Amino acid sequence: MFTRIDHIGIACRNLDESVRFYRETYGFEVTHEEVNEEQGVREAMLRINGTDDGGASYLQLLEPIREDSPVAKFLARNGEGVHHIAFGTADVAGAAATVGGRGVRVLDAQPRNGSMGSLITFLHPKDCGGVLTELVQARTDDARH
Ligand code: CMX
Ligand code: CO
Repeated sequence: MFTRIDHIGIACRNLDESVRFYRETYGFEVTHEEVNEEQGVREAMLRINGTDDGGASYLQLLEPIREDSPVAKFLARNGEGVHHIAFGTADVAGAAATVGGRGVRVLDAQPRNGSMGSLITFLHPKDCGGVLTELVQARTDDARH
């Protein structure tokens, strides 16, 4: 059902400073940047491994754009740090239904738009041992594309 760690989401206060840290410390480069209004973030994706076939793994650096957004609330409570993990799947709706059937709360009734044209849904951290968990169907996972 799941094929990879798609990304690890990291909450930061200043996206440009965070990008600079990952570039200067590890040599990771930004492969994509976007604002996701619905999620309330400005984000940068840094590809760690893989190719463009939907099998890659990323770091997702997240800066809030609104005080009432999940990442802003997280920063206020915890400060900067790991915010969520994301598993890749070829069928996010099917995977969410399967996991939901195992007693985990799925936070989105329908998958939403994520980075780089992906479809995403979140699982409640309180049902996942304290780990906010995202399921991702990369655009390139989808055979219709
Ligand atoms: N990881 C682990 N636990 C978390 C958490 C996180 N990222 N965010 C909140 N929690 C915990 C809190 O610590 C709190 O625990 P306690 O009750 O023990 O104190 C509990 O969840 C409720 O926290 P809250 O601050 O009141 O937060 P909300 O209930 O308002 O929201 C959540 C929590 C997970 C439902 C909300 O953050 C959410 O819907 N997240 C999904 C969307 C998202 O995170 N988008 C940003 C990323 C976008 C992307 O990846 O593309
Ligand atoms: Co994410």
